[in-house]
Amino acid sequence: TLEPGHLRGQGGVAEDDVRTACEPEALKRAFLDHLLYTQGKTLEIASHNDIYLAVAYTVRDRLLRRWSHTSSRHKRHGTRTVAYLSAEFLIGPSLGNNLLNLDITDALRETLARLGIDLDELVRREVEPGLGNGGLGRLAACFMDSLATGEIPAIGYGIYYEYGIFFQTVVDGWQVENTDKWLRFGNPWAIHHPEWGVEVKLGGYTEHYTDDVGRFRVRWVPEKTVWGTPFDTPVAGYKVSTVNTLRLWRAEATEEFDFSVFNRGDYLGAVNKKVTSENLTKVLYPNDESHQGKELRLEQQYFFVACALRDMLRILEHRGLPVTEFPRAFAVQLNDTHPAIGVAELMRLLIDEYLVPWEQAWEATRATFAYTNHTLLPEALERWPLELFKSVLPRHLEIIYEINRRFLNEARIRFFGDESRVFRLSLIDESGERYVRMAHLACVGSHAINGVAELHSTLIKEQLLPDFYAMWPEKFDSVTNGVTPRRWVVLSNPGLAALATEALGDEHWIRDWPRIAGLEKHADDAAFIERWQRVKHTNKRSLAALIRDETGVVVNPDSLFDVLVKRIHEYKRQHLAVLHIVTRYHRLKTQRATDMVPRTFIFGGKAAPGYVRAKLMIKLITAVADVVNSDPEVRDLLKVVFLPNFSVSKGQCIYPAAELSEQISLAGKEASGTGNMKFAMNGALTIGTMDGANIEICQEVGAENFFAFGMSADEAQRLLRSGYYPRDLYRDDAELRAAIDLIRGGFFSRGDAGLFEPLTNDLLNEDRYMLLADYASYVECQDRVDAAYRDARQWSRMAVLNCARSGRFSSDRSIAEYARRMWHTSALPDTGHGG
Ligand code: AZC
Repeated sequence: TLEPGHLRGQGGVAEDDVRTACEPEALKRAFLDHLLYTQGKTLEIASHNDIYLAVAYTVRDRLLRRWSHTSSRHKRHGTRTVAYLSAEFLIGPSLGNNLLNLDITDALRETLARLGIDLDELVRREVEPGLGNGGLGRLAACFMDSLATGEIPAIGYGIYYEYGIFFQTVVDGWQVENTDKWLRFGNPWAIHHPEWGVEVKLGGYTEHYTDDVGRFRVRWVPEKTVWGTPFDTPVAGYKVSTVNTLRLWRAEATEEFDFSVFNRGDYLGAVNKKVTSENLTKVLYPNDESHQGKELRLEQQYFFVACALRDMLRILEHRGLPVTEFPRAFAVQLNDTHPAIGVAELMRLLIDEYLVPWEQAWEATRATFAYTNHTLLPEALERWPLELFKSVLPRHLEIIYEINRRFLNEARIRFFGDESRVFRLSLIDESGERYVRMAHLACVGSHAINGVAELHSTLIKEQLLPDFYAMWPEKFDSVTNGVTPRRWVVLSNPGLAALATEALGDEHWIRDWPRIAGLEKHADDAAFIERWQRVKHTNKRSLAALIRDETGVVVNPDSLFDVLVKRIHEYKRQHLAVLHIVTRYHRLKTQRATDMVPRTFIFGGKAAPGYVRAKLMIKLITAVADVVNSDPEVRDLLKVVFLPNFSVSKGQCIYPAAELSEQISLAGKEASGTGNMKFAMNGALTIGTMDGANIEICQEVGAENFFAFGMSADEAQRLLRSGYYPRDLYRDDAELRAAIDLIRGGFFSRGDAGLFEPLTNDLLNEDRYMLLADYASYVECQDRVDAAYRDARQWSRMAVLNCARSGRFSSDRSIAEYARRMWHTSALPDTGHGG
């Protein structure tokens, strides 16, 4: 492995070049030049946005110097490149991150300060691209950071949505969605490359024919074609010379006007066709873990995958390699099934366009792809109605049939006489209306299949894909998720970063996160603990200020900051947290519960616009907040806030200020979770179920430093099988009954007893996510949290241990595992020899 800071003294000409460009005078010159020549402004009349853009271009120039050296190095060495295919990349704001990775924050801050410009304000006010929903998209962004930092050649392929995830406001307690026009003021980080445009076919039919030399061929006659062009965003590694590429595709009309229509005099019709093509990449589907069988979504998926594979073929050709070298040149990772159509598309390209024989094409395809599953929820599993699929991708359906025919023959031999298993394995679901099963296509077409935490990977093998596991046990693997400590500690929590560097004696922990273990020996040092507490308190004060600005609620920075931020979903059980808050409130009103620890409950997260129940959960949180916060009897003991529009930027303010991390999904439902890792790294203690990566966090930090509650995945399933009667739990638990009755009696809805009925009735009658079964254990565990928090010194000690023992949860570790076990790639660092 590389020594941290290996750039110094090595790196050769390229690095000298970059370093000179990063000196204060050069930075100043570049900034003023961009202001004048790119923005057309002088400092006197420049707007905030002009200044931001000129700064961003100045930084991008420096990235591009390294980027050009990186790409020529990759070309020269011809090593295997990782192509990370993902419908979402939730990268967050770029400026601060790029400055950090280029190591020019201080130089630029000083340079700009002399011009009267506050760099930190530019960083704070930067708008972020919301090109993802939640965990899956953010994971892709953390992986891009770790790939670059690990100097692994990689390209992220995805979609350049014009509208990202909606902007959430809360009106009268309800979520309201607003469009996210993130490109309105320009995106300085990406470079458009129309010259690398790709034509993508859609719809139509196929023709089977014999060519002049007597070969059997298939021609796809599309109904329409769209033009895809890439926007490249440079992705710099932390203090290394590697700069990789995030390549996102935008759809355009193939021709400005359809002249045949135009000539008929239908001008508007011609323009309309252009608009329709451009609709393809207009908007990100705002569903997290629920599949919507919409034609446009299938087109989006195929569009970006087709562009990506074409682009890889272009690179291959540019490197002078034959198409059969594809798997040696690229390792393609499928981030869930959204890009799984890539399996059929690569087959189509190889057999139809390059005339590679089926067997050879299939071998190359399987060697190329690997598939990561991110969820066990049945409603998230993608399957496309056969007729819809056929109308969009007629040739791919034929190819899928052929893949399936060969695969099922193999299965029949392997599972002799077991036709029901063959039926279950099929790529086509024929149990009712017929569907194409994308997870099955991904499994058959990949050489590796992995889950994202140990429990999740086990459940994939035992419950989600047991027949595939029986067929190919060797394909199944597990890679626990991770998050990048650059963004989630260094950028978000500068106080903690400074403390860590001082305590550890150097900055090596930033690229080698397990070294954070060195903090452990300071856990009993009173002076260190005091400083740790000061950092946390400063972060809590900043968050309190943000909460006041955004919601008007004044919270006490000396109260326990108890945080639940993530997408709103029933399986994540935000309403369980509400039941606990209502229980506390009820105790306050009915007993003189004076020994209660003052707490601020902070919620954040978006609900899918069509997910009525999740939106009602937001209303429930805000309704409880309104009552509790305005009850004078409650005083400072209980505050509830819902911070609108949870995003990467918001997360950067929230995780560092949190003391208690709520990870309360029903065991067996959360594949991994990654927020849980961000909290632990920033020294929050977790209250959590034995679900996803919580289990591994608990193992690492030690059960004595973790508040575990609730049923295990096994216990939950057994209870469900033996008959689960939530109403009995309600009947037998007075506190639970009181909490539910307050809600359904209309106490939090000005007497409107009907408002929350969809939620409370469900809890009493079905309770799919078994809140009532875990309620008592959760509340009891929260009482233990209170007791622990009363000893501030001991609490901080546990917090330090959580951070110090989070070494496993860096995405650098995840990427190292993928690289070794799935991709068979290694780092290609700049040695400084040969430029
Ligand atoms: C999420 C999982 O819910 C979360 O547990 C995991 O940490 C994350 O992926 C990254 O692996 N899944 C999604 O966001 N969406 C889908 C479709 O699975």
